[in-house]
Amino acid sequence: MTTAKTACILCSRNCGLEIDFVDGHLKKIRGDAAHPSSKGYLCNKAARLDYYQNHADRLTHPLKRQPDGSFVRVTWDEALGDIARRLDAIRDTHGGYAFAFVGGGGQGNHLGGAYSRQLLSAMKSRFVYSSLAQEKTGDFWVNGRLFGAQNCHPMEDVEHADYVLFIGANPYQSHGIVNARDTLREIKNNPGRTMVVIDPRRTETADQADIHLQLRPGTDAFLLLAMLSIIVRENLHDQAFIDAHCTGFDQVRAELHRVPVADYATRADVPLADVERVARGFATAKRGCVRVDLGTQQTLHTTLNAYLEKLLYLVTGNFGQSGSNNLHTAFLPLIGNTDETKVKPGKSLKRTAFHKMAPIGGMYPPNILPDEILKAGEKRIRAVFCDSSNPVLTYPDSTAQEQAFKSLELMVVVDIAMTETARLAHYVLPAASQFEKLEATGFTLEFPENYFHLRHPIAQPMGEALREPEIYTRLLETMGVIPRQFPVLTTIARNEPDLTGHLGYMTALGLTLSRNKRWAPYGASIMYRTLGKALRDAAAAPLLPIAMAYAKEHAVAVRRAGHKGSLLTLGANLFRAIIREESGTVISRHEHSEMWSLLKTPDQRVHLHVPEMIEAIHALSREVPAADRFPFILMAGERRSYNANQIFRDPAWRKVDKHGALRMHPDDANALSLANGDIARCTTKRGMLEVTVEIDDALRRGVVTLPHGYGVSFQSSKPIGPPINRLTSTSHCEPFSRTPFHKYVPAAICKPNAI
Ligand SMILES: Nc1nc2c(c(=O)[nH]1)N[C@H]1C(S)=C(S)[C@@H](COP(=O)(O)OP(=O)(O)OC[C@H]3O[C@@H](n4cnc5c(=O)[nH]c(N)nc54)[C@H](O)[C@@H]3O)O[C@H]1N2
Ligand SMILES: Nc1nc2c(c(=O)[nH]1)N[C@H]1C(S)=C(S)[C@@H](COP(=O)(O)OP(=O)(O)OC[C@H]3O[C@@H](n4cnc5c(=O)[nH]c(N)nc54)[C@H](O)[C@@H]3O)O[C@H]1N2
Ligand code: SF4
Ligand SMILES: [Mo]
Repeated sequence: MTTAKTACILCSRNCGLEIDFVDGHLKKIRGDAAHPSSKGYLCNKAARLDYYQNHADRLTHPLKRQPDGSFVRVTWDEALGDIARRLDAIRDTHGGYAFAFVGGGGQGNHLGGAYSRQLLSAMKSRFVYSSLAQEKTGDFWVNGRLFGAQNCHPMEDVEHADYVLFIGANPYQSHGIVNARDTLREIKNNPGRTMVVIDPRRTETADQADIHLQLRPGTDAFLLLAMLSIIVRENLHDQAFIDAHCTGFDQVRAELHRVPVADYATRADVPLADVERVARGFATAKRGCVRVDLGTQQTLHTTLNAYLEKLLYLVTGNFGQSGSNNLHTAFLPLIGNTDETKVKPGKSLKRTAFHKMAPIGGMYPPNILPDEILKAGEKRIRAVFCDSSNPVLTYPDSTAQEQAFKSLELMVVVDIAMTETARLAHYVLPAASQFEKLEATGFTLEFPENYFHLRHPIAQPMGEALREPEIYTRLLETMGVIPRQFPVLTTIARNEPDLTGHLGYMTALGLTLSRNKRWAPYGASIMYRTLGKALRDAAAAPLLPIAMAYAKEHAVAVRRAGHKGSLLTLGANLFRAIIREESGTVISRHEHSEMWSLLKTPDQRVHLHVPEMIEAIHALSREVPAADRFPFILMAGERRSYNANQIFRDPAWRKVDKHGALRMHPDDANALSLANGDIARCTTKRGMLEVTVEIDDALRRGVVTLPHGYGVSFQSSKPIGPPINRLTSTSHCEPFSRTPFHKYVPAAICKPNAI
C-alpha cells in the first residue's frame, strides 16, 4: 500500500485528496487538509473515484477500426505512422481548413493541452472545438468588451460576501465555489448574511437560501433588467465607484430608466415586491457578489444575461473588494483572447467555412461542428482529433455528431476508455489516466490568493497506455515537424547546476527557436524531450516558461506568497515550489486594490457601454413570448448527486438515481396519470427517449428536468439512463455565441401507450 496526494478530477474545484493506493485500487479517499483551497473538504462523489480508475472499458492498447466496425490491436509505431501519413496528406492536399481538434481537457486534465495543441500548428489549423464553447463563450465575449480582454475572467468571493445572488447555479450539487456545502451552510446559519437563489426549480441550494425567486425558465434577462432599473431609478447605484472605475454609465442608465419594471417582473413571473426586495437588498449590502452558471448560460439571451449579471455587481460597486466579484490571475491559460475589435491591422480572425463563425476566447462552438464537417464543401473538416471529450454524448444532437464523425477521412480519439465517440474513430489511442501521470488544471480561479496544484502520478499507466505528452511528441516527431533529438539542449539541461534556475537552458532554447522559427510552435515537446531529462517528471518542462512569465507579470504578489528570488530567478523558484509541493502551491497573493492592474482596457476602466448589448436590450423589448406546440420546457442536463459529466462509465458508481429520472411536478404527473417510477416518453423536435418518472414538487409546473452525464453504453450495452443529446438540436442555440439552449428545450411528455 502507498499513500499519495492528488486531487479530485470530477469538477472545477479539484479538491485535494489523500489516497491509499492498494493493489491497483484507489482505496481510502480522504480530503487533503494541506490543500490551499479545499483544506480537507470533499463531496460525496470523490469517494467513488476508483470507478474512474478501474473499469471494464479502460483502454490498454492502440486500436485500429476494421471495415466491419470491430477493432484490432496495433502497435504505437503502426498507429502513429499511419496517422502521421494521413494527416500530412490531408493538410498538403486541403490545407488548414481540413483539420479540427475537439475537446482538450475535462475537469482535471489540462496539462496535456500544452502538448496536444501543437498539432494544430502542424496541421496549419486554428479550429479548436471545446465544451467551454457550449457554455461560457457568451460570457467571455462580454468580458472582452467590459474588461478589455476575453480572458479577463471574474469570479465571485461567496465565502466573504454578505449578500449572494445565485442565478441559474446550483452549487450544492454542482459546486464551482469554494467548499460549496460548507460555505452555503455558513451563510445559512449567519443571520447577518443573505442568500438569494434565482432558479425555476427549488434546488438544494434554494433550500438553504433566504429568498428564492422561482422565475419562469428563460426569462432571466427580463428579471435582471427589472432589478437594474429599480437600482438606478432609486439611485442605489454606487456613483463614487462608477466615477472612479467605469466609463459609459450614462448611456446604460438611460436605457435602464426605460425598462418597464412591472411588465418585466410579470414576464419572469416573479412578484414585483420580491424583485424590489432583492434589488434593494443587493444594492445596499456591504459586500455582495453574483454567481451564475448554466441556468443563465444555456438558456435564452445567453450573452445578454452575461452582460446584465455583470452590470448588477458593477453598478453597485461590488467589484474589486473582499466578498465581491473579482478578476483573478491565470496560470495555465484556458481562455484565449479573440475579440474582433482587438485584432491587429492586416490580420483577421479565422472564421469557419460554413457558418463563418469567428472564435470567442480562441474556441469554436460544438453546435456548428456537424455542419462544418458535412456542409462546407471543399473547405470542410476532413480530419478530427478528439481528446478528453465524448462529443457523441455531450455535444448537441448526438445523431448529427455521429453522422458527421462517420463521414470523416480520419478520426482519432485519445481517451482512457472506449467511449461512444471512440467507437466511431479510425484509431483509438489509450491515454494514461489522471492518476497515472503528472497532471494539473487551469482552474486557478481565485483572488486575492491564487494557487496551482501539480499532481504527481500515483499509479503506472495500464497496459501500453501512454501519457499525452508522449503521445503528441511522438506524433510530431513521426510527422517530421520536429527532430527526434536536440543534443545541445539535452546536454545543457543535464549539466546545468540546479541553482542557476535553468537560465542557461532557457537562453539556449530561445536561441534555437529564433534560429529555427519553424520549431517555435513546438516548444512544449522540445522542452519535454530535453529539459525534461533533468526533471523529476519530464512532462513538467513547459511549466518553467509559464512560471517565469507569471512571476514576471505578478512579481510583487508572487513574492508576497513567500517565493524568493531576483527578477531572473523568481520564476524558476516558483517552478521548483510547484514541483515540490504535493498538496498545491499558493502562487500569488494580491491586495484587493491591485485587482485593477488585471484589467486590460487601455484606460484600466470598465467599459460599461457595449453597443451590441444595448441593441439586445432593445430587441428584448420587442420580443413576444413564443407559442410552442410542445407543452413542457425540458432542462436537458441537470447536475445531481450522482452525475459528473461523462467521466464515469461504469454505472455501478451510482448509489442513487440509477435511471437518471425525469423530474416533473406532481400536478403535471397527475394530469398525465404518471406515477413515481413509471416509464414516460419525452419527445422533442429532434428525438424521443423513454425515461423513468420521478415526481418532484420543487419544480415549476410545465418544467421537467433530465440529468447530464447518463446514456453511457458501458461494455457496448444499451444506453444506461437518458442520452439527453438525442433530444437536443444544433440549431436551437443563441445566434450570436452559438451556445445551446439546453435548459430550454420544448418537449412533450406522455405515457408510452398514449401514442
Ligand atoms: N454533480 C455534478 N456536478 C458538476 C457537474 C456534473 O456533471 N455533476 N458538471 C460540472 C460542470 S462541467 C458544470 S459547467 C457545472 C454546472 O453547474 P450548474 O450550472 O450549477 O448546474 P445545472 O444543474 O446544469 O444548472 C444550474 C441551475 O440552472 C437552473 N436553470 C435552468 N433554467 C434556468 C433559467 O432559465 N434561469 C435560471 N436562473 N436558472 C435556470 C436549473 O434549475 C439548475 O438548478 O457543474 C459542474 N459540477
Ligand atoms: N444536453 C446537455 N449537454 C451538455 C451539458 C448539459 O448540461 N446538457 N453540459 C455540457 C458541459 S457544461 C460540459 S463541460 C460538457 C462535458 O462534456 P465533455 O467535454 O465530453 O467532457 P467530459 O464528460 O469530461 O469528457 C470526459 C472524457 O474524457 C475522458 N478522460 C478522462 N480522463 C482522461 C485523461 O486523462 N486523458 C484523456 N485523453 N481522456 C480522459 C473520459 O474517459 C471521457 O470519455 O458536456 C456538455 N454537454
Ligand atoms: S466533485 Fe466534489 S470532491 Fe470532487 S472536486 Fe468537485 S467538489 Fe471536490
Ligand atoms: Mo461544463
